[in-house]
Amino acid sequence: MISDEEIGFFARNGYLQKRRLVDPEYCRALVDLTWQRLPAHWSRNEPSTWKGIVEDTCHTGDVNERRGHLRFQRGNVMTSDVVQEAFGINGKVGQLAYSLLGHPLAPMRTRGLYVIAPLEKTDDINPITNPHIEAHASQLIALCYLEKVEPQGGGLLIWPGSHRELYPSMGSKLEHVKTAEHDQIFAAWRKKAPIELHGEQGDVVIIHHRLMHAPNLNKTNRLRLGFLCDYERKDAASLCGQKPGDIWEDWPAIAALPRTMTDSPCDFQLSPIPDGPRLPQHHAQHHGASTVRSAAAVFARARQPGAIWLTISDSNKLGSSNKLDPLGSRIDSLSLGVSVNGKEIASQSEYDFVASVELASEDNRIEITGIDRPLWLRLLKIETPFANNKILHLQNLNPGQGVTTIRFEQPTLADPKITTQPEM
Ligand SMILES: O=C(O)CCC(=O)C(=O)O
Repeated sequence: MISDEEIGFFARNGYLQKRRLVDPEYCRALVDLTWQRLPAHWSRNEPSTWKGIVEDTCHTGDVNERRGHLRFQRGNVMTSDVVQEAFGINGKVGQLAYSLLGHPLAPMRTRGLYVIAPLEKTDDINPITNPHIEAHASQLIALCYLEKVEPQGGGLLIWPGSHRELYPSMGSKLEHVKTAEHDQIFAAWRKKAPIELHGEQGDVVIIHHRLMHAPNLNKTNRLRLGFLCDYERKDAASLCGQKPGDIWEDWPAIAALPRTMTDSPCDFQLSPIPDGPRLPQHHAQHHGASTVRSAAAVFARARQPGAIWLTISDSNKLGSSNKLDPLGSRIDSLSLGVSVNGKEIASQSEYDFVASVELASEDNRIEITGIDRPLWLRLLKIETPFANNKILHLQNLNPGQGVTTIRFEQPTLADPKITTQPEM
């Protein structure tokens, strides 16, 4: 499906753009699905209507304040036959992923329909939005352009070559486990100017999971319509607990090429982002669920295997979930006092009480005061893959419970002794 030259290009630069890989009828079907989910007041041929408040899977907010970025996940896009036929592991895009990895694949993971709407005004805002690598485990991310993407029309921004320094700087082959070295390398890449990948309907941009990338602004008068999905090897879960070594250690198709094709310098020379007054990043005034989601993204990148996190929420939505995400009220409205082994601790999140805690080897005492409504407390131990995080303890806290004292005995932490004492 692809030539050795293309595989070598991917290895050196961290991406490949396959022109018109997805058939137009699949693209059109996904464009129709997107329009089913865009606001009813938006009309396909009238860009002047692409304004106002939009509800997508992540936020409800004004499209300009969101820099035009809309995501439609879950729902009908997850069950679409088109998605499986074109992007599933037996479809053309799945086969492309297989050609790069050279190892049987786990089922493709659909991320969703990603739209970038044109903005009314773009000159006073920072053109680069949130450069990142993914917070979740994956090896390849594929973005298909469902319609033509003109220059400055929302084509993906990428930093070619960044994967070669970022991959070995992480604490896990696949999970987002940060290290001090990673932070430094990432900060250095952020100072370079990215390249923009525009393209035609059906083009697939496939990137290495540690390639720094960012969604672009759209300065044209067409919507940037895209579909995003992830690929990884069948045995990806076992790679999550391993530390990275050589970048192509788990990519037999790339490791089989002569090293001159894969290890020679990147094909692009990125220039530094010019000094001068930095344009302010235009922050959307997110409300409710959207702000909580951005807090969750920060925590997703702060997980370290073995760490123990204490979370207290007034939302029971997480139930017995082992995710770190805050989902409840602002911390300042909770007025909680939390101390671990006599030392008061602060929440590291604006929403819910979320803090990483150091526990002693035995007999730990966690005291909670100020319980004014039903709360849900969890102690989570971070494990790799992060999907396997262990819930060490889950407990309801009720108003009027006074000082709730939870005692844990290490090392098992399996059977905490819980006592409740009257408030002093
Ligand atoms: O929609 C895009 O162009 C990029 C999306 C992206 O960077 C991401 O979700 O990781």
